Amino acid sequence: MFATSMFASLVVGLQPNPAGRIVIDGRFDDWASVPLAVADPADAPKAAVDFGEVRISHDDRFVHLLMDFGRTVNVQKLDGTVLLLLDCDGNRETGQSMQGLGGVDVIIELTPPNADWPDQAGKGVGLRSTTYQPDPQDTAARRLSPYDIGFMFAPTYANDRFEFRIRRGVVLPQTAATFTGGRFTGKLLFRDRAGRLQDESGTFSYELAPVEPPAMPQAGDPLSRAGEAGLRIVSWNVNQGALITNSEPFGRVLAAVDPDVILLQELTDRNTAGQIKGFLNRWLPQSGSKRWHIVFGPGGGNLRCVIASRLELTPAKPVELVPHPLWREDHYLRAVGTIIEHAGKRLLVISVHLRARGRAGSREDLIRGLEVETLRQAIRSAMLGENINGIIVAGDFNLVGSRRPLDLMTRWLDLEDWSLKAAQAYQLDGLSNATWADPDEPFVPGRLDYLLYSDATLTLARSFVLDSRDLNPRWLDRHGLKLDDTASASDHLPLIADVKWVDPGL
Ligand SMILES: [Ca+2]
Ligand SMILES: [Ca+2]
Ligand SMILES: [Ca+2]
Repeated sequence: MFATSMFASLVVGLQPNPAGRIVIDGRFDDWASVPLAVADPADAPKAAVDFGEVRISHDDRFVHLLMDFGRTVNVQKLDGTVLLLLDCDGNRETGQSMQGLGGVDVIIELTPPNADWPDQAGKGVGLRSTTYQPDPQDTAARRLSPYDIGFMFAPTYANDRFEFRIRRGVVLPQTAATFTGGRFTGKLLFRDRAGRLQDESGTFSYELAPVEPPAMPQAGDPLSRAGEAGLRIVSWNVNQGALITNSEPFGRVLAAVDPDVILLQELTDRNTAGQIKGFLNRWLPQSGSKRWHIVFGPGGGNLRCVIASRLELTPAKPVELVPHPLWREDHYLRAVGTIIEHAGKRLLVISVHLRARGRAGSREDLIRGLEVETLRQAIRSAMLGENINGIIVAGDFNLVGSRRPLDLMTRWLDLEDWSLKAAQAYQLDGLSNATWADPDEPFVPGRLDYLLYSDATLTLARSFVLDSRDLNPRWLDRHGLKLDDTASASDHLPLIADVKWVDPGL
């Protein structure tokens, strides 16, 4: 059921968000001064989504929306479909009328119905045009993808509010360009899995005032290291061993970043420590008698975690091979840990790759939580048995269900005087903290990778997520990088952190 009383059209947004840019990071303080576009009442008590407030902002490149779904859900695994209808050129003469909104040009579907298996749940994000509908039989016809419009949202984990962005000025086939006019209108629908309309917002209308593009000079080296006495750590999921099979872009990126410690996920059981050593000796050669030290995760089934370090390592038995809590297909966790000797101190470092897929409350989500609980116990054992001065846990958390696995790791380490804090690492353009993207998947870019550090003993001097497309030609050239190096290397982006000891004389 839904109310029909809120259909009055609102016009907002004459100024772009004066507080500054909207950043797609799952934090909403950037929306504090953005006015309401529409407020839908709590009027769908039995539905899986009950729209509330919608806010809209824009800058020269993107339109942003903040939407309240009224439930704690995963956007790409809803029990039904949210449809965002957009008359994106603000022209009723283009597009088609839908659900009382004239001139609809594009429809964004959050969790579109499963086209191949209609009885099964949908997933991901879909993009449709009302005026370009390619013949499904024509395999050569261009398919529309949410990646075409730079669609992105946050957070990836279950929440009741989400921020979205859509690129302006995108020309899809036979379709009005996105947000190039002076205004646009839109409306939200929610349909359950049987296709029944369960909630709809009123129509909202938004004025797109002209915006000057901000200057992006990149005067200093965007990859520069912070903290001279510190450690640079990189965590990177290398996409099923592509580090070995497609080593060139990985090599260029890691040489440019020049880390001291590398935490890798998704090597395979066909890879070896010798291959990693060969790769590092080629791309990041050590001088003199120095050499790379490698720990190749002995557990994790067909996908393995690896730690490579320029500094001496000491084994930390409890985190080398951690029994999996379920003992099913993988007998041991996809995780490996070791102790790094640095500046007379001992840093416990863990590379981890949690179970993929699912949504909040799903089997996969519960397994992620169990994996973290098991890993916490292993870390605890290592801490009790060794003299440790700091902890880093980083890797692919696959946080597509609840946020609980991250909370378990950060808030409840169960060690006196120790807690872990997540680095808030952003892409170099400062506009998102997404670490994953794959246009061939139904899912849109999001933050799956995290780096946690013991903030009682370590200071995070700098952290960032590297998408090589964020570097201007000068810095690409300076670092010997190609524009698409990170995208062609892996579906994940590398996460970089410069850390220092809080008390170097400890
Ligand atoms: Ca934000
Ligand atoms: Ca509602
Ligand atoms: Ca239109």
